[in-house]
Amino acid sequence: MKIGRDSKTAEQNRERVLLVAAVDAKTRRWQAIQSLDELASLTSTAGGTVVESFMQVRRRFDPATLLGIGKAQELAGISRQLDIDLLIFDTELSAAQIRNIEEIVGVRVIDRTTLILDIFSKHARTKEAKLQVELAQLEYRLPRLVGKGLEFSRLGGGIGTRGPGEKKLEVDRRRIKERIATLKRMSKKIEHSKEVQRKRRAEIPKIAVIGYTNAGKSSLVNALTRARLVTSDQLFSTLDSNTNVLFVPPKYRMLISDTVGFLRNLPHGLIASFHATLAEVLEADMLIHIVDTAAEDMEEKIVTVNNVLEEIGADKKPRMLVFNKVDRVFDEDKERCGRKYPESFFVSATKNVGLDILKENLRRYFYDTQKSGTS
Ligand SMILES: Nc1nc2c(ncn2[C@@H]2O[C@H](COP(=O)(O)OP(=O)(O)OP(=O)(O)O)[C@@H](O)[C@H]2O)c(=O)[nH]1
Ligand SMILES: [Mg+2]
Repeated sequence: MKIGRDSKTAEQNRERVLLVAAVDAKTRRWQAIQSLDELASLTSTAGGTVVESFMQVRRRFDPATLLGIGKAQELAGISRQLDIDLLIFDTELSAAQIRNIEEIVGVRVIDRTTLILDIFSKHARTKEAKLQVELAQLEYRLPRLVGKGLEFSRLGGGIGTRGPGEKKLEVDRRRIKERIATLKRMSKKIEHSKEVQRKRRAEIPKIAVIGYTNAGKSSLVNALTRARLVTSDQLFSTLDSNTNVLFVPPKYRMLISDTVGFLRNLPHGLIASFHATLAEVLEADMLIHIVDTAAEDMEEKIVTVNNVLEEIGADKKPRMLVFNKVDRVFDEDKERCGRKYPESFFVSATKNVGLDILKENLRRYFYDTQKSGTS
C-alpha cells in the first residue's frame, strides 16, 4: 500500500527520502500512520524531503530483508522512478538487513534510530550534549559497522552520517571501543562537576519540566524565567538540560530545568545516555509534565511520557500536569481535559495564559507546606 505523494517543491540539495513502515498485524492502522507521520517530521527536521511513504502489513517478517525480496524489489523500482536518495525504515534494522536491502534497492538505508541520533547530533550544542550523542551513536553503530551506506550516498554524507563522521566510522572496531571508553570517562568527569553544582544548590526547590518533544518545555521555562532558550517547531530542539531561577515575588525562589523531550519508540537507552537530563529529573522535587493540548494524539503522548518516566524510575515523583498551547484549542477540548484530569493546569507559554496560577501553585506547594524546609 502506498500513501503520501510526490513533492515537487524539493530543493535540489535536500535528500529525497522514501519512508518505509513494516507493520505487524497486531498494530492498529492509526498507530502505524501516526508513527509514520512522526517519522516524516523527524525526516524534515533532519533536513530531508519526504517524497513518498510505503507501508506494508505483514504477519511475519523476513529476517534477511524484513519485507521479503519481492517487496524490496518493488522498493527498488519506486526508488528509481522517484529518484530517491535514502530509505528510512520506521523500525530498527539489523546490520545484515541494512546490507541486504541496500544491495537490492541500490540506495542508502537507515532506520528510525539512526535518524533520531542524526537529529540529536545536529542539535547538540554544549560539549556535554555532543559527547553524549557521539557516545550513543557509536554504541548504536558498533554492531552495525558493516553497512555499505556511504558508497550509495550521492551527496556524500547526508542524513544518518552526521556526528562521528565518515573517517571515524572507517576505523576498526577496536578504536571505536577505545573512543567509547574515553567518552565515558569524559562524561563521568562532567557529571561529577554537575553533581558538585547540584549539591551546592541543594536547599532550593527544584522543578524539572518534562514532556513529549515539541510540547513547549523550553517556551514554558522562558515564560516563567528570564531564560532565552531556543524554541522551534522542530523536534528535539533541546538536547541540553538547562537550569534557571524561577522567582515569585516577594522572596520565593525555585530552580526550573528544561530537559530533552521524549518520543514514542525512543531508542532504548537513549534517554539513559543523557545523564544530565536524567539527573535533573531524578533529583527534582517536582516534575512539570507539559502537554501539547493541540496535538491530535495528545493522549498517546501522555502515555508515552508516563512510560518513559516509569522506565527511568521517576514515576513516583510529585507531578503537575500542565496543558500548554490552550490558545490553539476550543473551550470544549479544554473542558474535556479538565474533566479527565481534574488536577491539571491550562496555560499558553507563548501567549502568557495561566502562568500566574501555575507559579502561585508552585509557590504554595514548596513554601506553604514547608516541604522543602526553606522559606
Ligand atoms: N500557539 C502556541 N505555540 C506554542 C506554545 N508554546 C510553545 N509553542 C510553540 O511550540 C513549538 C515548540 O516549542 P518548544 O518550547 O521549542 O518545545 P519543546 O518542548 O522545548 O521542544 P523540544 O525541545 O524540541 O523537545 C514552538 O514553535 C513554540 O513557539 C503556546 O502556548 N501556544
Ligand atoms: Mg526545547
